[in-house]
Amino acid sequence: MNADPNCIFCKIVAGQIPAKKVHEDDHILAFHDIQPWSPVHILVIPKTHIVSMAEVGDEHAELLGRMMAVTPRLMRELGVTNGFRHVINTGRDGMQEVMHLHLHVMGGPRPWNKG
Ligand code: DGP
Repeated sequence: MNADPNCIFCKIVAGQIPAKKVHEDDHILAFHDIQPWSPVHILVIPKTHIVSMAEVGDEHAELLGRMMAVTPRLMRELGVTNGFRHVINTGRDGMQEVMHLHLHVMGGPRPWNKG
């Protein structure tokens, strides 16, 4: 498991920064976004430090699949019944601010703040 000591999401994985977790297993963590764009807005991250989608290759296919596959159950558990949206920002021009790969999952009644 890679970790970057300066990475805010690695600190959340390590329990050094609190987060409202909604799922955790050996490979991934999901928690509420601190600046939600929508009524329900969670982030799903790999526990290992991967900077962005630009670093992803075939060897990450199972991990990326896990990140996607957990989201319908989490949205149901969070009361989202009318659809949801996945977003991954990659790199500066891709509007990525936190340099640890993360999948945004947004749901709840519109209008939303952003996006
Ligand atoms: P992006 O632009 O794709 O890199 O989005 C980063 C998201 O991470 C943004 O919606 C706010 C969220 N975020 C940043 N810092 C923290 C934090 O410390 N805790 C939580 N829960 N979310 C954070």
